[in-house]
Amino acid sequence: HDLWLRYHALTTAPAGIDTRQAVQLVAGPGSPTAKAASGELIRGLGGLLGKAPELSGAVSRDGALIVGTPASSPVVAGLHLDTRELGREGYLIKSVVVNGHTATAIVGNDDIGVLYGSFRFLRLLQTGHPATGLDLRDRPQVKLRVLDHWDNLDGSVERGYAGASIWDWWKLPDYLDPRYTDYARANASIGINGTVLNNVNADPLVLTPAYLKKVAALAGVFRPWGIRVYLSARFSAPIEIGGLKTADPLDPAVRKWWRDKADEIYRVIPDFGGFLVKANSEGQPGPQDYHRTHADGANMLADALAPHGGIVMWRAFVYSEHDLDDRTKQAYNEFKPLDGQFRDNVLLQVKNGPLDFQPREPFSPLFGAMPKTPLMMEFQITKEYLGFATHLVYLGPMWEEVLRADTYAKGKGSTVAKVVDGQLDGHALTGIAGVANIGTDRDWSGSVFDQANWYAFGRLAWDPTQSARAIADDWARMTFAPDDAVAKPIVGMMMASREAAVDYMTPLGLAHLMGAGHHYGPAPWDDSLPRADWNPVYYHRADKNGIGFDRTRKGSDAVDQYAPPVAAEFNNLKSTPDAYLLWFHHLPWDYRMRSGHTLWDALVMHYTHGVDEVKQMRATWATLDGRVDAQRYAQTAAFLAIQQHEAQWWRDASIAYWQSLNHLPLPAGYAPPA
Ligand code: GCW
Repeated sequence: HDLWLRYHALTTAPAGIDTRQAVQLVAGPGSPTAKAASGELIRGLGGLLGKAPELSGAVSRDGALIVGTPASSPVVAGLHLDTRELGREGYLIKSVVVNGHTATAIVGNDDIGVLYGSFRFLRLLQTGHPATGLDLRDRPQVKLRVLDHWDNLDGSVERGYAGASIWDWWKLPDYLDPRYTDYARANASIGINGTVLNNVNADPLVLTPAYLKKVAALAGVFRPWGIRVYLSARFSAPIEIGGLKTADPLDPAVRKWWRDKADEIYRVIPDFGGFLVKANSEGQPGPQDYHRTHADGANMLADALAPHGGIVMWRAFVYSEHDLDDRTKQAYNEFKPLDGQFRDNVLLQVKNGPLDFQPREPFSPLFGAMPKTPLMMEFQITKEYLGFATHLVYLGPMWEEVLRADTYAKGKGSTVAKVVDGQLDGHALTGIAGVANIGTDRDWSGSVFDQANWYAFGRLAWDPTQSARAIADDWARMTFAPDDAVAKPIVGMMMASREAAVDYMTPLGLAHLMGAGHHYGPAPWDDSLPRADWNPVYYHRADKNGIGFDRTRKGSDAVDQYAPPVAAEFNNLKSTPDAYLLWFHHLPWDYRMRSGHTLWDALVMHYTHGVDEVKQMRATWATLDGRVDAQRYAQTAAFLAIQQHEAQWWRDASIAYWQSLNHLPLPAGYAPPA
């Protein structure tokens, strides 16, 4: 239950630390954040070294730790370190010599930087690094690094697979579950600095005084850990809890209601972050109900929050059953024309792909297309379309793929990461959000390996250019053991897992073929939901002749929402990567792939490969029996067995369904569906 902050005793002492005596910790009493930093070092080093450090006013032994800001600690000031580039949240960790003794300095300009640096130092030891020769500096590349909880006030979690909501609204504000502090610690350890407490399908009650008190209590727990709270706001709240007749964003009474509401919130939560809004999307109310634009709606809320420094995260996830155009084009069609019309404190929050958190999608064409608007990335950590909690799917490679994708918005090298971190268009207000996979389960995330997705999200939000493999390696060492014999096979499993899931669920650019509604398991035949664009058959368009969604200029022309070089790449069958083939093209079953196989044979091979990869993951895990603790070994082994069974189910059901349309035999040597 300690997540990656296990701090189990190291078997070999890190170089530079003499474990025969307690490490000297030179840190002032300071703010609650400074106390959090020294508290974590005491806890972490106590676990890792078997002996808690001892607080000291000066360095008088080798291997000391000097922790603080130049402003608050004379010892730190005496080191004369250059902290100018660190900003508020950055830190440096440096091996120094003080009073003739070796020491490690963990320094920031602000206590929050010191806290992040302390976690980084602990991570170094947890992953087996020495405490000598250190000279590193780091600072976040993205300003708002936020978890979005889709938690309802009744304790349920939309698309949550890890138990109930961890917010105990009944007992708040008077009882503060210690779990809230552990939640804040875990998030601070990976640099997350914001949390939206409630579902984007929002209950307006959260904005009433009774709930705001509860929210304020949580904010108080999170504050020392550098985490601000945000709320999802229901656009029609002025009607539902304000007694107004309208929620029209241009109506003076409505505008006043929101201004008063913002003032009220900031009276109880002075550092409140702001609002997240899902408007005119999947039945939610919004400005279009009053024939106003998304910009009118977002700006009204932005104006209410601006005097207090709050921001609006306005979601771009919109599509309508009345719009007969390709669903993947609708967000761009809606928002692109509004570029330049949003207030400075509005971010547009865009899902990574143009559809909906599929195992694989090309990047959303909005990235790069709205240079005057800060675009906030929205990833989904909870695995709604990726096998919920039992399938082992490490999402790091998927997010890395999106962040490294080139939008060509300003020529080659205009990656999604550079759009999101503000470099490309010079935005200072930047953000990344992840839909949380956190619940009341004892392991927090529904499985041990799902903790890695929470972890990887935080690390990539801090620095979107990091490698998914390096992050997996850190996580595996922290979570299991800083030992190659354990970490290497685990990282190998993790790195192969996402492609395996793509292969056994939706290979070669297929998407949204999961059981309609719950999104678990194969249902490519499903046509049962009332909206065409919720049904799998809308997405694969298969019949006896072929399969795939034509989004080229001959089809829906979604390709032309991308910058010209990308549009050309995807419009042309020959240059479209196999991974996006059926996303952009409708092809005959006997289409010849680059590999020489027919499309049909290649599809069967991908499905089969997905299943084989899960078998391989299971075999790898079996070699770790006895090397990881029995409980986590057994849970993972059981879940991998479920995953293998269900990968087979996906393969067989999908192949059988396609065969019912195309009547083609399987390639030689491939088993027929069971
Ligand atoms: O992925 C879909 C989910 C909905 C979700 C919606 C959204 C919160 O199926 O459960 O609603 O996206 O992102 O708004």
